[in-house]
Amino acid sequence: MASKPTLVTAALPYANGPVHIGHLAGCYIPADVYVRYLRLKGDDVKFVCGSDEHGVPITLKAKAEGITPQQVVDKYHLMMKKSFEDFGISFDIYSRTSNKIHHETASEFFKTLYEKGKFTEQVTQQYYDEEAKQFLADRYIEGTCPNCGNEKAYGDQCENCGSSLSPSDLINPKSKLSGNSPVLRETKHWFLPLNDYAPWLREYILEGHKHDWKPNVYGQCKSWLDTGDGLQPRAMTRDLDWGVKVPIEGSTGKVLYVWFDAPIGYISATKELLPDSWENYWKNPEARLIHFIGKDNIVFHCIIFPAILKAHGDYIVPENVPANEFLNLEGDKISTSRNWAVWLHEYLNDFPGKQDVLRYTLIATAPETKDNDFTWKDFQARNNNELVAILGNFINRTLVLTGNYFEGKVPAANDLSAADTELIEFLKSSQKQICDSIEKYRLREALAIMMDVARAGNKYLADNEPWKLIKTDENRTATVLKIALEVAAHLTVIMEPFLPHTTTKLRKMLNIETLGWGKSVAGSNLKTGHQLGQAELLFDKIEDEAITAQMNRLENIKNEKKVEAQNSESAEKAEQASTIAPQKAPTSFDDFTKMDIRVGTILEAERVPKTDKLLKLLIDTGIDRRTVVSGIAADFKPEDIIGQQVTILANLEPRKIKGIESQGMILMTEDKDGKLVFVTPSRPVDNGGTVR
Ligand code: B3M
Ligand code: ZN
Repeated sequence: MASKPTLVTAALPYANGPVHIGHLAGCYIPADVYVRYLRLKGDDVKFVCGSDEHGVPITLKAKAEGITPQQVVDKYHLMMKKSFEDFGISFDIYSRTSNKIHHETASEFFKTLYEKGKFTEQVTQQYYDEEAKQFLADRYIEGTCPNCGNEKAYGDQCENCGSSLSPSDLINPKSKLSGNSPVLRETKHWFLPLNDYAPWLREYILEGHKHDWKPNVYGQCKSWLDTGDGLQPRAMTRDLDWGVKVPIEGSTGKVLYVWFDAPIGYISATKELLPDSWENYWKNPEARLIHFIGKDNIVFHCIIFPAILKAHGDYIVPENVPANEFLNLEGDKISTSRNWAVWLHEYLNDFPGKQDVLRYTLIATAPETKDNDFTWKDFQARNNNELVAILGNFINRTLVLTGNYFEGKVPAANDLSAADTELIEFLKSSQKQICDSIEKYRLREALAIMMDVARAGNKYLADNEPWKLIKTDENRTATVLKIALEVAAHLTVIMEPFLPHTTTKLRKMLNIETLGWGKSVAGSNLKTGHQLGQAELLFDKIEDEAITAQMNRLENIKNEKKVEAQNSESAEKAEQASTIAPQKAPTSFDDFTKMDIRVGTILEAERVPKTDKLLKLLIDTGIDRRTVVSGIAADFKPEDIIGQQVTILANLEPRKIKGIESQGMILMTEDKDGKLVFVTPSRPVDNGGTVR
């Protein structure tokens, strides 16, 4: 029987930075596992995503980098697309909301709602920055959340408690553009009266999805619906110049609210993918619509977007919104601005070919029901103790032994023992359990069962010891290896959703095609005499050095941040800075010599525009002249430090700071008041002299 058409979406990430592990764990890997599973089953499924290229996150980034919003989205769209491809996120399309088809679709959608009288037009007082001459929509304004007291709540949302806000809800609002307190000015906008949809939303969610939505998602929705929080009329337009223009008269200088246009991006991407049959996934009452997202997007996908779809009338609404909680990194919240993240492009540089190890770790520790922590030690342990020691070891032994004893051909099975039949039965029952878990969006559980199969295979070899058996009983050895090979073949089916790269490798080693979820007959997928391919290692050990390097990188970031914090003017911070830091953990002389510290002279110095702390310095290092961005502007005037001798860490990886590439770091210490002091040679020496 043909399956229902299923459209799976993963949140459209803002094209304002590279992809990190939090993104992957939050929704892209879960969505990918789910989709790969449905595809293997032969279901009619499409998987759409794309870059979210509108909204204040983009324009703020453009301001920070000193480039245009278009340049921001062009740069990051490509980078993100590549990372997703590299990690095997198997979108059928990865589109972008700056595409013409999206502007048309979103615009038409808005027009339809407008013409149907679904909006209320209201002139209201909105915050305005007189210095920047701009209304302060959404993230252009920050203040204290009225619900939880978080001082960094945005104008549209508090990321701490998840509530959706309006700028007027914020206590002590401040402009992100100038830092000033904004004034109020009148402006006209089009509002969707979410309150009108409350009865329908209650029925749709509270009655309709009490049992199939994840408790974290259902719980958040229930609390909004019960308290009415977030169900106020919400403006669907903004006073901005970046975005989809409002398609009605009298709306110059206004664009669609990014949370109006972005979810419609799912529709535009489907249209782009399937120009003739997209409606089969959106307007067909039989179709299933499933949104994978992170928890900060719940209100938009469970309340606002469904209300928009309902207002239109022709569309289906989401069947499920499996949102994950957040992934932390080494105990701290992942943050792009603090550079507290593991970036995918950097990971691949450091661990080439190991995409599946990260996928495995992120699924095994996925924040499915609560926030969870990624640690490098856990990553190493999962690789070494699970992927290498269990899965890899089992496959390797099976293939190598078959190569040695049976010329790499699948041997015939003879009489099966009770343990043999039991193992084959386990293959079947565990596959059912995996289906069941994946269909309930419990991917950690599904992954653990998959590993149990590898574990059972490994144990089977250990119990039967074919390497001993071959000396006395070739027939029985043939049976044992045939069954082990069947376990391996079965693994190519149940492993695929989680570890696609490894599965391809294993299929090649077994010299078989994709078996398919339903077509695989556990225990008899391989014909006697079938020639296997070349055995290779599926995984290799990750050594301590590689992990230490990653942990050091994070430690350095923490230290840099500490210094920045110490530099900040507040007396409190200065006091903190004057306390003596305890000695750090021992390091090797070898590690010390890896640092290229040398003497240089400041040739030029200027302030980095729009920052308080940064100076751009030109340094003569004896080997070259290079630019270094240094956080010392609070304590030094540019003109005072020209000619100053300094010590510089010259081989620190170059980093972009405010769009400027900084090639090294000036070493500083500070006095008891927290004022920065240069670390310089006690008498002038030639530039380039190294510090040892
Ligand atoms: N771009 C939010 C985010 O990246 C937003 C998701 C849109 S999904 C339609 O967190
Ligand atoms: Zn809050």
